Amino acid sequence: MTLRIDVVTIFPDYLAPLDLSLIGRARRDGLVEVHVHDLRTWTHDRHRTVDDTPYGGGAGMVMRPEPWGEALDEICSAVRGRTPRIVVPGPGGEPFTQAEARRMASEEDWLVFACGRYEGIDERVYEEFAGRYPLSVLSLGDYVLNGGEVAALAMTEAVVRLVPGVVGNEASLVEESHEDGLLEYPVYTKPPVWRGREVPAVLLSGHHGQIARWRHEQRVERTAQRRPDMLDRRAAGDGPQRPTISASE
Ligand code: 6GU
Repeated sequence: MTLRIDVVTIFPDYLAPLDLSLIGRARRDGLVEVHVHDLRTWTHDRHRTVDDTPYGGGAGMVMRPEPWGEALDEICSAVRGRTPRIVVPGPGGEPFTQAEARRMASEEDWLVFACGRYEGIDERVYEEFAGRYPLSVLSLGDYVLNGGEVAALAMTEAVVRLVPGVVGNEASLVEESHEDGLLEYPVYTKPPVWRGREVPAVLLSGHHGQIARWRHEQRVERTAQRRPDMLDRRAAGDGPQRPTISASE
């Protein structure tokens, strides 16, 4: 079944990149169906108000529940016999990982991204819809963006590129950082010498066994330098693991 993605936002223009490049082509090829909605469609006052001051005081504004309620009621019931997963991007969510992207690409057929702005969405919206649909609050990482739009774009790209047929070379997808708990090895192409910098000799040697060993060492070294947390998880037998340790590495 074609993956369907709906995005609800007060800034539909933010999602313009979904028309481009890999996702744009996947849409034209019918591999994914994307709908972007303006949350203000579901307001009824002349100023199309979506936010208000927080009860209890504090900084900033909170998104009012009514537009979200009407928007999600309508969008989530738009396809008879299908149930979406609602995804609310936010810095307070569970980490969005490559494993979750893989799970979504293989197990979900409909994602509805609810992009909040300001200090967030009234908590009752989460309660209401988590009681009716599968719902995930997901974060890209430990930093704060202005809203969920960029995160919805990032998550959409991470999932859609894993849908069969979207990326030409399927093998290139499994040999990537975060697929097996190690970062990727450094890559080189022509020319063999550039500004006096040589391509590592082993890569020009034609010794496939040695090349595989060298690449594996580079992956471990690079991961230790940049992401020691990944090696810790690997040692603990946690997180992504290589399916087998073959002779070629
Ligand atoms: Cl998913 N949303 C927002 N607003 N900020 C973030 C984030 C998401 N992930 C990291 N920072």
